[in-house]
Amino acid sequence: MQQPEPEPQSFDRVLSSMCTEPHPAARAAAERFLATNPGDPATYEAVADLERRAVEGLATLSAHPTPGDAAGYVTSGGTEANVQAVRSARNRHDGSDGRHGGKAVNVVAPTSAHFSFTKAAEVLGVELRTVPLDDDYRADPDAVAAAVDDDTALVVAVAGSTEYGRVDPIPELAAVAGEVGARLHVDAAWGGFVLPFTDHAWSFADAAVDTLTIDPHKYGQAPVPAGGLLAREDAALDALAVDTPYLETRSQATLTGTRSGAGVAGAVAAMDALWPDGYREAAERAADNADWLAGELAARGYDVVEPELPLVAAAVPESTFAALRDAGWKVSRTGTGELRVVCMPHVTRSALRAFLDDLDRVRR
Ligand code: 0PR
Repeated sequence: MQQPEPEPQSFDRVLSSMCTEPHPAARAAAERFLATNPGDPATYEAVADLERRAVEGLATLSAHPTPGDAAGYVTSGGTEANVQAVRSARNRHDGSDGRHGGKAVNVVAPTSAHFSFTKAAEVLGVELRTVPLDDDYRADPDAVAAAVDDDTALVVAVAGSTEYGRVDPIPELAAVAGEVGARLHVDAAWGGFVLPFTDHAWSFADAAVDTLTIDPHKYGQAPVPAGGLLAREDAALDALAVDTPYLETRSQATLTGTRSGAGVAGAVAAMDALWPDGYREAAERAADNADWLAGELAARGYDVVEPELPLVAAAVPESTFAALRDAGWKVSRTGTGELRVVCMPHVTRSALRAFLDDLDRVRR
């Protein structure tokens, strides 16, 4: 039976997503590489070369000491990158069975860490210790220090938290990790393409960061699926490699086998088109929009969480939130119920004005 072509979600009223409209060049590149598999680099050589360029681009953004030969790969997204960072730290901390001196290895993360770390802990058989935040939604280094011990393989820091867009005190957390011989992972999945244009300390150059997640398919304006995992040392990726007896390449460090060549090609094309000026403009425009929206919401009497990166949270009554959803706005809520607006590149000032007009209409 003939069915109508389904239309994808239009971005016009999407205010809660961490994905965005891909750059046109990235869209075209993704289509050209749809049938390639970077998981088999000896067969798909062109996309393997592109993946090296993608890693170099991500390493440049995150101030890796040697971007040209940084260890890393293009993941399916932030979840895979975070799972692999935990797996690598676990394998390097002990013998890879998830135990250290007979005790379960642990990972210490702020409660703001993305739920992918819960998945990682479950899949990898490590203990996840979550630690309360400070008053402004950032990891508290003293609380982290109280939670780590000799069995801590990894301390997680978030650079752009999912709920409030906060950046943890990364140099302080790196110092805490270093004291107990744990590694430090920075989750900049969402923040990584905005942070280079701020004065936050988050990168390989700012602290003893071992591994870092940075996703082209979020602020990088690349098509899904394209995440990124980077490591300071090759040994972090070596700790993930398994033998692949019947492939021309003899080992594989990725979690998935067949991977998206479209994701890799799209990421490279987006970075070629936008780094650095296009990303700087997008970051500045998003920051202006977030500040403006925060001001407008505060002027209407709502409690607003001051944006740090371009994400605005505000305490809006349940009924107002529901009415906005009914009006077609794709908005979401934090765990404690605040309205959340993520100022991605597709979120324009005029869309925000229309959103506020609807808000003014429904709250009466
Ligand atoms: N780390 C951080 C800081 C994140 O915010 C996210 C996802 C991840 C890791 C995991 O990344 P992947 O989803 O690529 O595996 N943050 C958003 C969330 O879970 C993802 C998202 C994206 C949600 C688009 C909605 C949406 O429309 O809320």
